[in-house]
Parts: sequence; structure tokens; C-alpha cells
Amino acid sequence: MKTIFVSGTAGSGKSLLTSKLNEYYATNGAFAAILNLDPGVDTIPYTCDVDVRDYVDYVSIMQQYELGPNGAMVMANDLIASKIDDIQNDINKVNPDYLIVDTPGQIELFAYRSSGRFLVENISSEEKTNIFIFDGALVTTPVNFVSIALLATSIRLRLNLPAINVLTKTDLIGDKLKDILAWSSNLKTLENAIGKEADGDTYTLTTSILRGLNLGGFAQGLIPISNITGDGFVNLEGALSRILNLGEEIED
Ligand SMILES: Nc1nc2c(ncn2[C@@H]2O[C@H](COP(=O)(O)OP(=O)(O)O)[C@@H](O)[C@H]2O)c(=O)[nH]1
Ligand SMILES: [Mg+2]
Repeated sequence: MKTIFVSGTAGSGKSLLTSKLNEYYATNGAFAAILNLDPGVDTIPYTCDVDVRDYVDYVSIMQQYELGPNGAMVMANDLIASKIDDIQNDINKVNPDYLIVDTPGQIELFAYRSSGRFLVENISSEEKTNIFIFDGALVTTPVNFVSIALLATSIRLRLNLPAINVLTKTDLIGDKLKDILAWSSNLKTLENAIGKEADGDTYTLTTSILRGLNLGGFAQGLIPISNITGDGFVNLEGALSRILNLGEEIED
């Protein structure tokens, strides 16, 4: 089994991408399954094969410990780690070729508290990778683009997994797509764009971050997709395959 974590800021399209990627694999004859790791989610756009909500009940945590929504969410996420054996058993019963993991709505709960990392390290799997989503609706200015790239780098540091950077919502951003792809592939173009948008401290800070990030080749190979039209999924599957299957693409 190979595991694909899907991470990104709240509302970036993690759940919808999880659902569409699962469909994509099924359509192409591969056996994929979904693990939902978000204990607080109400409705999700797929049927999950393994669901953390079977083990962690956010609403009863709120009532039992008299916590507000944020406190209960933190506690619910922390509790996930203690349920790893149950989750692993459920995964083993399904035993898919690809396990797609939809992570909690708030990325900081998954990436920065210890239970997310514990799960990433301890789910038993041949290969693992993390898709980090650049929300197409958020990265339409060069300074925002660099801010999200900084977050992507921080998450990569924290999860310690090979990363695939994906840009979602390409169906909504029109001509901006060209700009964003140019920024992600050429440092000079991005620096020039920052110069047009920002000055003073913002310019200095943004360009310094950028040079630091560039050491890791931060957003090169950003894969544009739309979860609505399905554009880009062929490229995404190819990138996943290069990491997970050492280049062997799924059969058509
Ligand atoms: N137009 C468009 N909407 C999207 C795309 N991906 C996600 N959305 C919408 O963005 C909202 C948040 O998506 P969701 O998958 O729940 O985000 P999550 O919080 O990261 O799991 C939903 O209304 C989705 O329908 C996309 O590629 N294009
Ligand atoms: Mg979600």
C-alpha cells in the first residue's frame, strides 16, 4: 500500500481533491481508498472507507469536557494518535493499493501538533507522500504566493515527507494562472512581480524569504488542477507515480 496525504489551508480543496483523486484512480483501474482524519467535519464529498469520526467524537468531547469549539477540536485531534491501532486495523481490512488521507480542516492541528506527525510516521505503508495545496483563490498576488510557499516549506519540514505542490481552483482564476505558473518556475519573474506590488519592508522581507525558500526549490513543478473540471489530474497522477511507484504509471 502507498499513502497519499492531502494537506493545505482550510477551504483550499483537500476534501474535494481527495474525492476526485479517488475517482480518478478508480476510473483508471487502480484500487484506492479514503481515510478521513478530520474529526470535526460535518459533510464530506465522498464515502470514506476509514473514518476517524468512528473513534473520536468531537461533539461529545465538547460536552463532556465543557470545551468551546476550538478547545474541543484541539483535543479531538490529539486523541487521534491514541486510536492508531483501530485506524490501522480498519485500513488493513480494506488493504488498498493507494490510501488517500484527507487531513483536518485546520492545517495547524494536523501539521504542528504531535498527533498528526505521529500518524504520518506510524501508518504502515510502503511509500508515503504529501500533496500540499496552494489554494488558487489565495495565491493571486505575488506576496500571497510567497506566504503560502513559506507555509508549504514549513509543512514539508514538519511532516518530513516527499512533497507534491498542487495549485487548485484553476477554473476560477482565468488569466492569473499564467502569472502564478511563471512565478513558480522563475525566481527573477517572481521578484519582479513582488517589486511591482510591494515596497519598503514588505519587499525586503518577501524577497529575503524567497531567496531562502529557493534553496529547497520550493514551488518548482507546481501542478495546476481543477477539482471541478478535472483538468490536471493526469499530471498529478504522473507526479504521484514518480514518487510512489518509482515512475511506473497506472495502467489505462
Ligand atoms: N471552483 C473550484 N472550487 C473548488 C475547487 N476545489 C475545492 N473547491 C471548493 O472549495 C470549497 C472548499 O473545498 P474543500 O474540499 O471542502 O476544502 P478543505 O477545507 O481543504 O477540505 C468547496 O466549496 C469546494 O467545492 C476547485 O478546484 N475549483
Ligand atoms: Mg475538508
